[in-house]
Amino acid sequence: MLKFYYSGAPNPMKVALFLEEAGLPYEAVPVDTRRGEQHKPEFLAINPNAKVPAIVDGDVTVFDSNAILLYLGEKTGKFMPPAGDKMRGELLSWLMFIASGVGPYSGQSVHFRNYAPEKIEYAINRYMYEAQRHYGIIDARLGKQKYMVGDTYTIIDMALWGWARLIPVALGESYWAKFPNLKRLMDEINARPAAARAVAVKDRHAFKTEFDDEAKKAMFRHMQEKVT
Ligand SMILES: N[C@@H](CCC(=O)N[C@@H](CS)C(=O)NCC(=O)O)C(=O)O
Repeated sequence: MLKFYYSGAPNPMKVALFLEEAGLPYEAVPVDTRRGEQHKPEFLAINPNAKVPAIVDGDVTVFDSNAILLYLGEKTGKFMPPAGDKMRGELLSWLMFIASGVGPYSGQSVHFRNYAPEKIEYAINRYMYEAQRHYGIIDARLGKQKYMVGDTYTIIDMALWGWARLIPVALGESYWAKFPNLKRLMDEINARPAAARAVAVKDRHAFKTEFDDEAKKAMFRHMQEKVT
């Protein structure tokens, strides 16, 4: 059975959503990143980048949330435009846009707003600005069409859901007002039974909730290792 290495964080949740939407049987394997399990040799053999999510599907190993969505979409033919469809270019473009823009800028925005030991105005402003700029591009697109690619729900909407549903955390409570079209899509996805099941997957395991020194050591290694 497909093994899904995960935590309840935004990137694994995209994959949980796909697995639940597609009805694929899977075994959820917890990787408690606050306890440092991402650095264990057995997990590094699956993802040398020491991050979740990753999957092992028979003899195929895939890490990085958006690569996994593409792999599963291609494998099942679900939530994907058909092979050779003209939407393919759009699909790839938006997938990379989310992978290289939405995810990293949202993540760094959360980091500098909530976790950095000093409040660095320049960094907060840069990441907030770029995260908002990316969401603004998406919001404009969703003002013209119901879903990100074509007129059906695809892996791109799932990739977007991972971070965009957390806009109040990434940017601040008031920010939904700036992105009404994106909010409309997130509300629609949140209301899907598969989304509720995806969010509930983490309740199967006792993940550590405290963000204490052990968690900081595991997740913010730059705090102990100075770059020279
Ligand atoms: N590009 C990767 C990023 C994965 C990532 O940053 N995962 C976070 C959870 S959302 C993680 O594993 N954090 C633990 C750590 O940084 O030590 C993806 O899209 O899967």
